[in-house]
Amino acid sequence: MTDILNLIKNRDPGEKEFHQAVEEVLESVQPVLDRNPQYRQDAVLERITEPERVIMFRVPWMDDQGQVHVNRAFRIQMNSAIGPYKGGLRFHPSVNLSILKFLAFEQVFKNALTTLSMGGGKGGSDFDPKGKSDNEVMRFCQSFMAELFRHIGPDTDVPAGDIGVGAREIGYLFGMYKKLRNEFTGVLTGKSLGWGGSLIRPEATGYGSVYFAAEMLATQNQTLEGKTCLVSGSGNVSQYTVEKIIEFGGKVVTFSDSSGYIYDEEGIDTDKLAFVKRLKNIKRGRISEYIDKYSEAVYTEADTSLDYNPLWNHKSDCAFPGATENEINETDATNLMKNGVHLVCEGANMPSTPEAINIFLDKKILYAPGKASNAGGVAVSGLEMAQNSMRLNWPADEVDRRLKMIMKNIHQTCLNASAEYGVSGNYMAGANIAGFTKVVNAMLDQGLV
Ligand code: NDP
Ligand code: 2IT
Repeated sequence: MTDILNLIKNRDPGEKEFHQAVEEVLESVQPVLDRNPQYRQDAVLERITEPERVIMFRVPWMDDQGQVHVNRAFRIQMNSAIGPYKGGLRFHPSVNLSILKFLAFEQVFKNALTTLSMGGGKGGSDFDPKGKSDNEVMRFCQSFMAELFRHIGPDTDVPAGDIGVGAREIGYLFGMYKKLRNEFTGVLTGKSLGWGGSLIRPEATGYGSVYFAAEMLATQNQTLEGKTCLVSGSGNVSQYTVEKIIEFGGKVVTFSDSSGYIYDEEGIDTDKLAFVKRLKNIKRGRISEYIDKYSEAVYTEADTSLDYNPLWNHKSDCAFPGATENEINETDATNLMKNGVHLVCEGANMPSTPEAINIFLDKKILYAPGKASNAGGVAVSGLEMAQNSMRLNWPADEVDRRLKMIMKNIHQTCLNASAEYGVSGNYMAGANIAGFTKVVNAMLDQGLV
């Protein structure tokens, strides 16, 4: 295992996020490798850590003043052993090959856990949609799709949203794909409801993660009722995480964005949540504006000189990181433990650093890794693909019922795999082992391709 990790690090020395994601999975699956010595001869680790294909392209676009800009874009087609490549597109200035490879790698195992037929992929660009007009975003999306369309398709690769890519962007991307191909197909998920989208897809990641948290609590005869919860982010995942926590009787006291966070000791109720949805999804404003309306809350500006995030330093029972990778470091994890948190359920991808995860595992709290707990989003994307293929739409309660069933099933799969390998209750090891085993077996069945 150290050999393969060194090989990867030497080959691409700058890709620290990718190395982090690979290292976590390789550590977890060591007992699987020990039980299956033939995996070494089949070089499964070398194969599973190398993308099947990486597409990198330039995206030229014109702003409203007539100035031309050039962004860099990628699509990582990581693994297609169990279905067409599937995974989101991220538009954020931090996007680079390392971040997209880590996300694509995680996606492979996450998608396997859903039990639906989806391989793993991820893509995006270092384009920053913040502060851009709708027309600028449209022109960027059209230029992006003018290259991407030749690499994707409903049976090849089906992108969706992620940070900076929501219903607006999916609409512009779909329009250009349809024009270029002259085909109306389910090539993207997260579409709007009137033209092929699935009910519950916008809600799915947030709802799914709370369903997963409820399953974890049920193993200890607990519920979310009366629990105080910290939520980071205020985008798609966080909004619907908060909605479901409120429905389950919990109290959420925080929301954040990259500029800072609000702490509302009285709790964020449905009216306050509706305000945040309008603020973020329609006005595209900053979370600091929350205190203009609700003066009982406190706003704290993000301070990069601190080595911790004060959001994670409040008395609470549960934490739902929903913003971005590595947003909980060792100090944050220590603060969470000190403040009484006994459940961390990841809505974001890889929000906890390896040091933070070690603290959660040492303390034996209920810790759900993103690839298990945030799989509801891609699971309902899979259901959107199924509905598109049938040219039928299921009602909301049908999709929600299936989402609940899938999250319950992933929870059980993680527990079973962790028990089988002697690490009972370690959801991270369970998720990695179960996802890895499914994908590797499919790869071996299909020969050396
Ligand atoms: P959105 O773009 O809707 O929201 C992202 C939120 O996180 C915003 O509040 C944003 O603040 C904040 N954020 C983003 N980057 C940073 C950063 N570098 N530092 C601090 N805050 C940041 O994205 P989503 O809600 O869709 O995604 C959130 C997370 O969930 C990501 O990790 C994503 O990969 C993961 N995820 C998403 C799924 C989905 O279906 N959408 C499915 C599974 C996982 P600001 O507005 O200031 O940028
Ligand atoms: O990280 C993720 O799982 C997503 N951004 C959703 C991917 C999808 O294809 O719905």
